[in-house]
Amino acid sequence: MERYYQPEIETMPREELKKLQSERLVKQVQHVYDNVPYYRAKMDAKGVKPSDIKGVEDLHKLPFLSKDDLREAYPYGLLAKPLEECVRIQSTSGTTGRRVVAFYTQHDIDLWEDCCARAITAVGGTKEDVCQVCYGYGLFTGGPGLNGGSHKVGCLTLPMSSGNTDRQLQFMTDLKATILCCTPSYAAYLAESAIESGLRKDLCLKAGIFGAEAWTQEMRNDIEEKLGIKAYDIYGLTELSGPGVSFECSAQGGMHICEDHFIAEIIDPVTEEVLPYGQKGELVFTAITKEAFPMIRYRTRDICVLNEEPCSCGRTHIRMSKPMGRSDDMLIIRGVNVFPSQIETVLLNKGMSANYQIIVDRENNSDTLDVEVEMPPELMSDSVAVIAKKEKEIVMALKAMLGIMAKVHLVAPKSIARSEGKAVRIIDKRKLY
Ligand code: DLL
Repeated sequence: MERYYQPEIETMPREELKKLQSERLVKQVQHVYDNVPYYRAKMDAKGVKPSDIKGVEDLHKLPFLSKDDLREAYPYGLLAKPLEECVRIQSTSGTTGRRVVAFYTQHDIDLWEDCCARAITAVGGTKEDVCQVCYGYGLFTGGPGLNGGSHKVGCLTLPMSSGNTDRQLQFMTDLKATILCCTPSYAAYLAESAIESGLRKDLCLKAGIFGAEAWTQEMRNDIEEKLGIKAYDIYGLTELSGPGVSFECSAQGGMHICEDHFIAEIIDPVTEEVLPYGQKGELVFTAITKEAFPMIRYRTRDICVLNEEPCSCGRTHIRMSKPMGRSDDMLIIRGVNVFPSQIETVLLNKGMSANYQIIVDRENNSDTLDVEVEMPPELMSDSVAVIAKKEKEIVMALKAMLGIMAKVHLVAPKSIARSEGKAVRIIDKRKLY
């Protein structure tokens, strides 16, 4: 039987949910207009007043917020509550540009942890479970968010943070962890290490909650098989609180968005036109309950599709697809749009590991694409000719998928640096931006 953490909200009839969203949106817009001069100026410039927003149907009238706005307003420019009412900051991993710092009141943290508790309950978590959290703790939202959700569900929580794989496996087996929370790339590495160390047979895991980076269906199958679990996706971003903005249920067919807290829209990233459900575009969120750092029409840059079909789990909140790329990290190679997830799909379909790197460079004004991937250990003992044949096979499969030629290099197992957080998979040496 499907379990819910907040059944009355998670299964609320859509008409009622829409009414709730409208009421919250109207209040939120007034709150932001009154307390955030930066956003008030944007509304004034667009000629929109809070009184113009009467419900969800008026959302499109409001101006967008982007990461550039967050950088410009850094650190306090988008704060909507006095600092003395804030109790926490979290921050993005910030590999490019200036970090984003998000602020939370105690109420904000409470609602965020509720969303994570919904996600844990949706994978079957109860107070009988032992939940091992190996997302990073600290500024990154992964550890603190799932930790808080796990407490709310009443699981015995193992606040491991990331890294120290031997210790992770020791706690996982000694304390009989049943739910694993980490990035999918770290889950794949933990699975590999458990098999190698002979500890796989001692694991009691039943479910994994993996997110924070893109992963494919092939990678899901691989992790599920190696760990003997069900692997569920979870999505979120620091600007909106962290993990738990959306999460998968038993149906594993898209992530339910916590629509009582976040209104989702899909837009064309170039024209900014709002697209109907079912069309692929950039995901935009409006946070309608956040007090300290309320994002209105925040452009996530994540490309995905929204699905309002009813779900077999009984939740009424709409589902989003896995992000299919980012409107800003899609690679354009020799004029062709390439999503790294397409390359991953080919590699895993060809029996390679999920440890790979995509290196894009430019020689004589022409783009080069090199894919380095770790071969499975059994291939290592094969002759150079056999390995070369495999490389050629992958080159052809990539050509069929992407329409362009890539150079493929099979490298020894464990030769690509491992990450304890998000894997570094794309190295774009062209520096086009
Ligand atoms: O990654 C929050 C998080 C922590 C989500 C733990 C899930 C689990 P940021 O560091 O701000 O926050 O990065 C947000 O990561 O815009 C997406 O591009 C990407 N992302 C997050 N979840 C997924 C996912 C956290 N399930 C950015 N699939 C987002 C694909 C994801 N990409």
